[in-house]
Amino acid sequence: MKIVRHVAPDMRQALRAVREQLGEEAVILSSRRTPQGVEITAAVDFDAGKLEEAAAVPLALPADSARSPAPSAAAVPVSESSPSASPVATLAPLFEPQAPVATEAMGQELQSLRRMLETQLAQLAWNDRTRRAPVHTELLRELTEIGIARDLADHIVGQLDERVDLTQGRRFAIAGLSQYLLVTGDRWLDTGGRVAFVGAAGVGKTTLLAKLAVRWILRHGPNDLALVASDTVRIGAQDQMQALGQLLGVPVHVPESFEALPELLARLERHRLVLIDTPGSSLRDAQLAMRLAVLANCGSKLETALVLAASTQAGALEEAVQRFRPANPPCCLLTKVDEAASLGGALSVLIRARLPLAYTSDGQRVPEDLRPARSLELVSLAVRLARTSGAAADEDLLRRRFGRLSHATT
Ligand SMILES: Nc1nc2c(ncn2[C@@H]2O[C@H](COP(=O)(O)OP(=O)(O)O)[C@@H](O)[C@H]2O)c(=O)[nH]1
Ligand SMILES: [Mg+2]
Repeated sequence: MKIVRHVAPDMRQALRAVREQLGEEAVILSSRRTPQGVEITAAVDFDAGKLEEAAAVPLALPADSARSPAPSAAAVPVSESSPSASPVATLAPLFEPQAPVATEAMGQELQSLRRMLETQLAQLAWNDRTRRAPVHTELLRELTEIGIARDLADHIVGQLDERVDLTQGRRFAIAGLSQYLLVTGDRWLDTGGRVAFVGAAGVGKTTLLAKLAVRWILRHGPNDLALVASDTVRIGAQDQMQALGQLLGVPVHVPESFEALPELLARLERHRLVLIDTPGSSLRDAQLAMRLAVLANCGSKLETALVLAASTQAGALEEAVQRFRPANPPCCLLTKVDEAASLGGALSVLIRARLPLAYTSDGQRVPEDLRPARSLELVSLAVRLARTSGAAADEDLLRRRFGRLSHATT
């Protein structure tokens, strides 16, 4: 562990000096005001490994072996069958098992000490940042309240000029988010296509398919439309599709197995719009990889559309995006927007994955509750939701997220 002390006219300069000397990993051990300004004591390199090495050396050594550079096992004979009169032989087994436990406890203590110091450091840095750039930190707070991910919020606010006021900053942040959120606009309903809806069970795949089918028929009539029911997993999924087909007067095709889907699609060439319902997959779905491979190998004519529910937590959405990536979905659809308490997390996931959004669904009504995605509209909705829910970013969270030494000194 390396410890240094710095005296500087103010905290900012002191922090910068610490960072320059010890790097980003430095932690502040103490700070106090002095006649010259601020004095900071900081340290780097808490090395629990070193402690363990030290503890591995036997605590009790024979007097004459204390000078030998490397204690060897032979120097401390311990044998149950031949108890020795030497106190070392009897003490050694007692100390040996205890040493790692003690080291572990010390390591944990150091860890918690480090965390505590880091929290203090983050607090100092965040306070410093708030003082120097109040508009920027206020925007970070507001973006956090909307649910925008840390890196994205940082990225957007980081581009702001130092002299902007809060209104300009807000406008810039909303415009930035809208620009980063990719949308495809109205899709399939004008020109047709072949679309397989994939996603977790219950996110609203079949409902979306029904909404698109009804809208297509309202525009073009039923002749060019085909429905494919490849969900043979869930009980009732086939019935649901057959009922929809009957209602709309459109044939419903069922492949013999999921692997037979490409063959079936080849037979449906003449249809301008083919909508394919697929089984919802759970986390441990052993068949999912096979199904995604079948979809990915269907050729460029087939689009896989990932269906995500806005009411799902951002972490689970991120996981779903990763899980369905093997099918190369060129776009996604966001359902249950009406049920979402916050929208920033979902939008952050889409922005980070650079996954364009085609439609959003905000209710169960077929076909009314479906809209072509518009980015500014969605970002504005995210802001409204945060306002109406009275979301308030916890001060502690803000410090942990954005209070880093690098910001305090740049
Ligand atoms: N509130 C709300 N419910 C929806 C929405 N989309 C679908 N649902 C409901 O979610 C449930 C599951 O939908 P379903 O289409 O069967 O999901 P699937 O398992 O992915 O095919 C049904 O009760 C739907 O009515 C939506 O946008 N908002
Ligand atoms: Mg379904």
